[in-house]
Amino acid sequence: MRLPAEPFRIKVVEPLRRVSREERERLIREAGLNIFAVPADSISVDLLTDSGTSAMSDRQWAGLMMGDESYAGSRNFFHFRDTVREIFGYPHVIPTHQGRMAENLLFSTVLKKGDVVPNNSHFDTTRANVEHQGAEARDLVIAEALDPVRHHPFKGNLDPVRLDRTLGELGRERVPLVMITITNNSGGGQPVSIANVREVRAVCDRHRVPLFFDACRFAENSWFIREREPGYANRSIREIARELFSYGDGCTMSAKKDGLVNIGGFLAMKNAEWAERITNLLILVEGFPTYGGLAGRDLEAMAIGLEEVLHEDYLAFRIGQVAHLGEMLEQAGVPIVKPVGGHAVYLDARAFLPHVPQSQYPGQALVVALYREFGIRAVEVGSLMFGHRDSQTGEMAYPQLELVRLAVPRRVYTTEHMRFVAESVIELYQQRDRLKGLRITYEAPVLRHFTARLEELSGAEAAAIR
Ligand code: PLI
Repeated sequence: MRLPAEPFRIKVVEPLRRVSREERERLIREAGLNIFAVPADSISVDLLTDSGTSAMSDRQWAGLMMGDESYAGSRNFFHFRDTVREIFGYPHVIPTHQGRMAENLLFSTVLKKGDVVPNNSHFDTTRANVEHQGAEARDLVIAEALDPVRHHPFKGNLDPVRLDRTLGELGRERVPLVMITITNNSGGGQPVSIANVREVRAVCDRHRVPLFFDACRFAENSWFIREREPGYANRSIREIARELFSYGDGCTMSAKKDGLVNIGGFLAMKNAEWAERITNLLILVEGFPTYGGLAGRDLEAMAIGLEEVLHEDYLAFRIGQVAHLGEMLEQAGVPIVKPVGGHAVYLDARAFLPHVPQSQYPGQALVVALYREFGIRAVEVGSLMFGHRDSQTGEMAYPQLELVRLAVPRRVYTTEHMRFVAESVIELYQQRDRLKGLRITYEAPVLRHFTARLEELSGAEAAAIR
C-alpha cells in the first residue's frame, strides 16, 4: 500500500517533552497502573482517543477570531445550522457542547422506563444515557463483528433479521427509535453499508419506528462506502453522506470526531415536535438554542470542520494512515482486529498475551507496558472496562473481545510517528513472554476503568489466581 503524503504542512508545532524510562516507570506506578492518571505532557504519542484531539486548520483558527458572542442570534449559529442542513439534510439543528449531551437530551425526551433502543453497538456513553432513563440498550450488530479476524467489508452492519424480530416482539410502543452508529466504534471503527441502512430503514418503516444515526464518524463511514460498496466508486463523499442521512429521521453527533474540533456536538432531526421538546430542555440544562453550551467561535470552527472533513485528500490520507499502521503491525505478525477500521487499530490482547488469562487483565497489561517501555498511550477495551460480577451467579463475567485501541487523532501525527508506534508494538510483541498479569487493588462501583488502581502479579501469584 502506498500512503499519500500528509495533505497539509505544519505552521505551528507543539513540542513533545522527552521522558526517560525511569520517569515513566515512576509515573505509571504512581498512577496505580492506570493510564488515565498519567499526566498528558509525559506521553510521547497519545493514542488514547481520536475524540476532541484533532488539530484545527488555519481556516478554523481564523474562524475563532470571527466568533460572534451575542447571547442570541449569533451569526456563527446560522453558518453552523446551514452547514448541518446542507450536509445532513435535517431541518431542525440543535447545538450541544458534545455528543453525550445530544444523547442525553434525545433520550430524556423520547424514552420511558422499560423501553428498548436497538443499535448496531452502543458506544458506552450512549448505553449509559439509555440506561439512565431505565431503558435497555440492545446491540444487534451482525455476528461477523464478534470475530476479530473474520473479513467483512461492512462489519458494522446491524442485523436486520434480529431487528425485525425485536420490533415484532416489542412494537413501537416499547421502541421509540432505532439507532445506527457510523462507524461502529465499539466494534472496531467498522463501517455500515448503504445497503444495510436501506434494509434497516425498510424494517423500521414496517414497524413505523424512526431511525437515528450516531453520526460521530460519518465522513469516515462515507469513505468506506465509496471504497467498498458497489455503485458508489464515482460518487463524492458529500453525495454519499447525503444519501446515507436521507434514510434516517435524525442524528446525534459528537463533532469532536468528524467535526474536526476540540469541543462541540449537535442533534439534527426531521420531527418538529421532538425538536421543540428537546429545545425546551436544552434551554434548561445547556443554553439558549443559538449556542447550546458552546461559544460562538466554537460553532464557527465546527461549521468549517464539517466542510473540511469531506475533503477527499484529507480522507485518503486519514484512512490511509490508520490502515498503514495496521499493515505494519500485521506484516510483523502482531494480532490485530481485521479489517482495520476508520479511526483506530485494535490489538487483540488475548492473542498477543495468551499466557495472561482475562482475569488478569491482559489488555491493561499491554497498555501499561506500551507506556513504560515507549511512552505511548493506548486504551484498554476489554476485561477492565467491561468485566463485571454477574448479578445472578456472582461469578465474574468477561467480554468476548479483549482489545487495546490505538486511536489516531486527526491531522496530529505524521507518518514517522506511526512508524515509531508500529516499531514499538512489534518490539513489545517480540518480548511478550516477559509481560505479567495484573490485579485490581481499587475499583469504583461504575465505569471502573477510569479510576481503578492495579498492581502487577508475581509469577507465583499469577499461577494461583488462574
Ligand atoms: O465524547 P462525546 O460526548 O462528545 O461523544 C460521545 C460518543 C458518542 N458516540 C460514539 C460512537 C462515540 O465514539 C463517542 C465518544 N467517543 C469517545 C470519547 C472515544 O474515545 O471513542
